[in-house]
Amino acid sequence: MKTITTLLIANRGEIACRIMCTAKALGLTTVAVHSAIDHSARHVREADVAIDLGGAKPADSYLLMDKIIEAAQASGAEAIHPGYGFLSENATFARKLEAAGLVFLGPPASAIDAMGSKSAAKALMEEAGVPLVPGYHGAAQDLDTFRTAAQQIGYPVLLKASAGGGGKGMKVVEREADLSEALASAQREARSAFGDERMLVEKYVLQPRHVEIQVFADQHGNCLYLNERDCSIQRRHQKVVEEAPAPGMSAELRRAMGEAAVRAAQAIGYVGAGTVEFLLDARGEFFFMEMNTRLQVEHPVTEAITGLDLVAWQIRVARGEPLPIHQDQVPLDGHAIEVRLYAEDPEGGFLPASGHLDLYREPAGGPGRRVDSGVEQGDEVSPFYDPMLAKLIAWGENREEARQRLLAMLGETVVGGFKTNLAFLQRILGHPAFAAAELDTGFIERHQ
Ligand code: MV4
Repeated sequence: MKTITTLLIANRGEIACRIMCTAKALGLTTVAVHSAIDHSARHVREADVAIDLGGAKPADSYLLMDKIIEAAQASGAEAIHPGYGFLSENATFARKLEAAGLVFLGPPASAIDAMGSKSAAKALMEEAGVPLVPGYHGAAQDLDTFRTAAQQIGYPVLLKASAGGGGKGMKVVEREADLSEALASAQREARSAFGDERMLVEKYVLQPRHVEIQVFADQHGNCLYLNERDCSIQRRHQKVVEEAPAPGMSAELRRAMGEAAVRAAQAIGYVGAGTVEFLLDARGEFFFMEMNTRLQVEHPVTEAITGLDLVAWQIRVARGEPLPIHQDQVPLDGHAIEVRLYAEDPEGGFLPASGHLDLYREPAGGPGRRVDSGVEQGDEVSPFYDPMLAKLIAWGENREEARQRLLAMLGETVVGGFKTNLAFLQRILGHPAFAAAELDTGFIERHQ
């Protein structure tokens, strides 16, 4: 058993506050790190100890690996939680922590590396029996290879950068006549964006849903799936609404997808919280997309339907404890929906907004309601960071009750001083197609 009494949180905003909330409840001492502009940010105010990283930009603060390690050593922290973004999926950081004798509250560095290249990850998943979209992810990168592969797959096909992720470096090709030009252009883009022009090609799945499985593994070889989340409502690969369970998901499909996700995690020696993303097509077939080797923004909907505290589980697992339940004991109770409240201007191309939070009222608390936020009235919203202000999460006995509760919460939310996506969220939640759970990744474009 590893002793963890002091936890450093290498992050800011709502996720830093979320992690500290559990850490405190478990009796741990919390250490915040912060940038020059965050010296009085909410995560700093709520921490037991705060350490200044110096600079303003992420590169000069939350991304400074050695400085963060020094901060942990100076404060007596035995473990570091990276949150999401920043250093959360950085294998070099995970290795540096191990070398420094610190615990990384994330997976082994080798598991992060295994999912770093899409082509290599697909080869591993194929080996592990995880369903893949029909495609080619081999080493040869010439036009003839791609032409032959695309012919076999059948058009339309999708070119993806091997080094890409989250939708960057993708190109749909409708017919063979367009392949040569599309490949050259995709390779150019991949080279400039990732310094790596390698591509793969897949069958282009029409109007898919994004359904992801939360997995959790301990250090003793146990791995569970904690049900799924539907994150189909996205805008430019940015999730806007997430819910659990996925509407229409049968128990059989949940089990098949969950078992595939566990095979994926076990194939790469996973430990801790992870998410395996799948595309779900209209016929109910699912295909591996990618694995996120971190705790995700949308983890609260899983917590709402399972009653589990995923951050508490991360700490237990890091201490070397076994997972406390078996697969057949994983609860699935009711329905939960989360929306992300952003400081951005939907009328102005969703440009991020920043400034002083003159007026900020969160919805009242109560049963089935949860607000995870990183700001309070009077705070500064900086243009340096992600403009997410808060996550509003509603739980109900069923989807409609959760939807109504979330609409009520949105109605009680007040943000003055700058633009937010509040009205945009209300339109989505109130839309008849959302109420009818007609979800796919084209929802926002189709209904805007
Ligand atoms: C796809 C696809 C259709 N067919 N792959 C987007 C992000 C990246 N993780 C993979 N993505 C997609 N891959 C095949 N073979 C459609 C998408 C996609 C998407 C996926 C999930 C959520 C939103 C999306 C929006 C546009 C495209």
